[in-house]
Amino acid sequence: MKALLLIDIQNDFLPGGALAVAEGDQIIPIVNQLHDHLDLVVATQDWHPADHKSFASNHEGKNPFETTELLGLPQVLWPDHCLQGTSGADFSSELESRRIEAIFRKGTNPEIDSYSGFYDNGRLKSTGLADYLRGKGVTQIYLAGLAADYCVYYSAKDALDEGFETFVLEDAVRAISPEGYETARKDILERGGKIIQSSDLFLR
Ligand code: VGL
Ligand code: ZN
Repeated sequence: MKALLLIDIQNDFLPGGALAVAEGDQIIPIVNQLHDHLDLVVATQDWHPADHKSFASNHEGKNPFETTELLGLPQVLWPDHCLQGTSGADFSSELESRRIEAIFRKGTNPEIDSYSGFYDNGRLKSTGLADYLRGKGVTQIYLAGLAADYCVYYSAKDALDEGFETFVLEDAVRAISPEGYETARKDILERGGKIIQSSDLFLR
């Protein structure tokens, strides 16, 4: 079984949003065409409380995109984004949502960030996504969404660690930084993941 995993296609990561990813909106028409080519569609949603420690605003004297440590892990400090219950945390209204069977929220623990859809960055807690997918008989995961160098990347690494055959749909992701994406891309390939185009999926 093949699952499409849609990562954080939320207003705050789209142009005009609090942590906008350049061209993030361009993936949406592509993503919307993918649903019928896979057996199962699942989405993740970044979902932070206001006191989340990944927000620069919760660290005195710190600005967005500076770094610090959280629970001993390096942490980029972000602008406030994807606040629980706000329109910035909503999925884009352009996103086809009818086939999304489950939504996994992450980033709810204020003490630690959570890029992957599977675990927080310190692996303190699982979201249950891996067991959910295994329970559905999924063996292959196709990733699309935002941002390619953070949440897509971390989700791809965990998908590989969890033993799924893992494909990143390169034309259906966009990154915060081009250099970050280059590093992520190489690492995913080294770990045995595959980088493909969505058109490759239409031919399968
Ligand atoms: C993300 C930074 C902070 C992402 C989420 O979805 O890639 N990036 N929170
Ligand atoms: Zn976040």
